[in-house]
Amino acid sequence: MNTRIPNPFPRSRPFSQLPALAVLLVLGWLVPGLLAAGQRPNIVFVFSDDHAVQAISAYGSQLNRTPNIDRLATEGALFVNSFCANSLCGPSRACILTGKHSHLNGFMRNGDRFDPGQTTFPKLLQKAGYQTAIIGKWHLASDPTGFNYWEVLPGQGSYYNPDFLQMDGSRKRYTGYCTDIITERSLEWLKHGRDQKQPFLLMCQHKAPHRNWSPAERHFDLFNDVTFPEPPTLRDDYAGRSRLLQENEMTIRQHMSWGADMKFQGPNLFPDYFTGSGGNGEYNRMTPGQKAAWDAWYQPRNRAFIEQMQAGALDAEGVFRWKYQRYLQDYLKCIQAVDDSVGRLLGWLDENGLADNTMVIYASDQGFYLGEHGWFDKRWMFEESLKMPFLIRWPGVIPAGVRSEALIQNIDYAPTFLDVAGVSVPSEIQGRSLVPVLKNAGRPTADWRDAIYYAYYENVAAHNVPMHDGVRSAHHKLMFFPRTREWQLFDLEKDPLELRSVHDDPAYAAVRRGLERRYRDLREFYDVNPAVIPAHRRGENWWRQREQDKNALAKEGNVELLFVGDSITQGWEGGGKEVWNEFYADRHALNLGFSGDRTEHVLWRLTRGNLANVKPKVAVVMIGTNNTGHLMQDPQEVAAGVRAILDVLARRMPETRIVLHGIFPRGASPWDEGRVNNTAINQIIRRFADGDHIRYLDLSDRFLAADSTLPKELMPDFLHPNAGGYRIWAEALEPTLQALGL
Ligand code: SGN
Ligand code: CA
Repeated sequence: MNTRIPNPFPRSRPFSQLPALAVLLVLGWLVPGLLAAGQRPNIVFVFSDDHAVQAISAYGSQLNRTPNIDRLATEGALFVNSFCANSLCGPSRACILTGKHSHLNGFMRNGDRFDPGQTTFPKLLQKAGYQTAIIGKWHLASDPTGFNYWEVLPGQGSYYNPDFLQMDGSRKRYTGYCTDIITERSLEWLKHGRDQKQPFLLMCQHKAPHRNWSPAERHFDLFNDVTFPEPPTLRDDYAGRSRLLQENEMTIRQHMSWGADMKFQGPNLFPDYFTGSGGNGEYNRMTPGQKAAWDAWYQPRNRAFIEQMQAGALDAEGVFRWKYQRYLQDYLKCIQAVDDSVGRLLGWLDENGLADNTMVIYASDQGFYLGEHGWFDKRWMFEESLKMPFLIRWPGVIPAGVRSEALIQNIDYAPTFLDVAGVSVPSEIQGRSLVPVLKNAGRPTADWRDAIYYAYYENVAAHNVPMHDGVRSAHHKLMFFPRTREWQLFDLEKDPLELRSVHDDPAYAAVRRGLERRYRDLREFYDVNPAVIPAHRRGENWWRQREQDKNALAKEGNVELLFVGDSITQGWEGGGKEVWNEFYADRHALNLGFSGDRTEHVLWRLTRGNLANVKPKVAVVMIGTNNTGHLMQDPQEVAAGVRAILDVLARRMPETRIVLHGIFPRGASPWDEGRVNNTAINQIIRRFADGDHIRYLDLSDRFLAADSTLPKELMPDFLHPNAGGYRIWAEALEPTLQALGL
C-alpha cells in the first residue's frame, strides 16, 4: 500500500544556512541555559489502543512476534506489573495527561469531554521549552492543548483512508492505512515540523489494534497456516464469582458482529451466531484497489465458512472456535503494523544520532481480552484488561534487559516525563515519577507503593460492564461492585486466572481485612468519595424510564415545589399519595424521589437531567439513607454528597429556597447500625443551614417513641413511613413551606 503524504511543514528555518555548531555556540552565549536545554532527553511516546500484553513477545506471547517493540525490553526495561487506573480509552488518556485518577481529571467515561484548561504534562513540558506534538488517536472530545503540533483522529478514527482533524479546524483525509499514516506523519514532524534546537516530546498514538481489527494489506497472509492456541479460560462458566460476569456483552460466543467484527459481506446469514445485520464501515471507505486486495483474502475464507455452515458441518462449538480464530487473525495482524511503526521510529532515531538522548516508551491505553473468560474488549479489573504494556528505553540510565515488578500505573507517566525533563511535578499530580525506579534498575525503591487503586465508571454502556473499583497488591486483588454491592477477592498466586473469589473463604479473613483497609485508605489518599461522583442507574429499566418521565415533566416547567430524594420521597406516589393530594396536588409540586438512590445518583439526575425550566420556590431535599443502608458509608463522605447536591441546586436554581431534612431515623432500636450512621450524617448536615437559602428540618422526634425506638405503626419496615407517617411529615413541613411563601 502506498501512502503519499504532502508535507505541510515549512522547510525554511532561520539560520538554516549557518553551520549548526556556530548557531549553537552563538545561541548558547545569547541565551544561557539553551545548551543545557539541548541535553535534556527527548521523549518518544508510542501509544496504541487495546494492545494486550498477551500479544507482545517480550511479555511471553504464545501468539505473535513483535520484534521492534521487544527491542525496547532488550535495550531497556519491561514492566510486568503495569496497570491502568480506568480500563477505557478516553479515561486512560486523561489519566496519562493529568497524572490524576478519573474522578479528579473529570473524564470518567468515553463520551465525556476533557477539560482543556487542566494542567497536563505536555503543557508543562512545552512551557519548559520542549517542542511537543501529538499525532493519531486522541478521543477526548475537546481539541488538544499544550502541543506545538497536533493532528488527531476524530473520535475512534478509521483504519482505511482516515480523516484527521487539523489545528486550523479543518479535516484532512489521507489515503492509506491508519497505522502507517500516523507513523509517517510522526516522522514528518520529527524531520521537518519542530524546532530542532529544542528537546521534543512526540506522542505517536495509534488507533490499532482497536475494534474492528482491520489489518493492513501487507499483513493479510501473515498467519495463513496458523491455528492459535485457545486460552484456558475461553470456556469460562463464571462459577465462583459475581453473576455480573455473565451479564456483560463482550463474549466471542454471542457478541461478535457479522459484518464489522467477522468481516462477512452482505446480510447476516446466521443470526443465531452473529450479531448485526451486516455492513463494515471500514470496507465502505476503501478504494477499489484496497477492496480488491481485501476481498482476495477474506472472500474465499468466508465462502468456505458459509458452505460448511450450509452443509451442517459446523456445530455451535465449531462456530465458536472459528470466530475465535478469525478474531485473533485480525487483531494480531493489526499489531504487526504497530510493531512496524515502532521499528521505523527507532530506526529513524538511530539514523539521526538521537537514540542515545531519547527516552522511548511503548504502552497501550489498556489491556484486552483475547478470549480469556470467553471475552473480547476490556473494562473489567481482571488482569488481562487491567494490565497495560509498558516498555521503556532510556540509554545511560536504564541498563539493558531490565524486567521490573514494581507496581506502576498510567498516572505515573506525567510525573515521570516531567522529572526526566527536570520540570518540577505539581503537587496536584497523584502519580509518582518512575525515575527512582528506573535508576534502580527497575527495582521498586523502599518507599514504593504496595498497591494500586482502580475505578471503572462507565457502567451501563457498550458491553454492559458494571461500575466497579478495587485495589491490586502484588499478590491479591479486591474488587467492589456497587450495582450488586458485592465484593470479590482473588488470590493471584494460587489462582492467577481469577476463577474463584475467596472473599467469603474464612481462610482469607486476614487478607480480606488487610485489603479492605488498603482499599479505604487508598480511596482516602486519592480523594475518592463515591458519594460526590455523579452516577446513574440506567441498567435498571424502571429507573431509566422514571428518569425519562421525570425529565419530560421537568421540561414543562411550572414547578413551585420540588421534592428531591430516594424511596422515602418516591413514596409520596405510594403510601403517601392521599396526603400528597391533600397538601400538594394544587401547588405545582414535582416529585424527584427515586427508590434506592444514593447521593451520587441524585447528583447525576440534577446535573444531567433536564431541569433548565424548573425554578421552584422551594426544594425539599432528603437523601443519604441508602449510602448508609447499602454501603454503611462514612458520615463525612455522605455529608459531602449532600453538600454537593445543595451546591448544584444553588447553581442551577439560585432563587430557590431549600428545606434540607435530616435523614429520617431507621431501624427499630436506637442502636441500629444504620440509625447511628444516619445520626452522624445529620449532625454534620444540620450545619449546612445558612439561615437564608437553606433551612434544616429534622423530624426525628415526631417519629420516635419516648424511648427512641421507631414505632412500627408509623414505619412498618423501620425505614419508610406509611400513610400516617406521611401525614406527620406533611404537617411538620407545612409551616416552613408557608413561611417560604408557598
Ligand atoms: C467502540 C467499540 C467497543 C469498545 C468501545 C470503547 N465498538 O464503541 O467495542 O468497547 O469503542 O473502546 S465498535 O463496534 O464501535 O468497534 S475504547 O478503546 O475507545 O475505549
Ligand atoms: Ca482502548
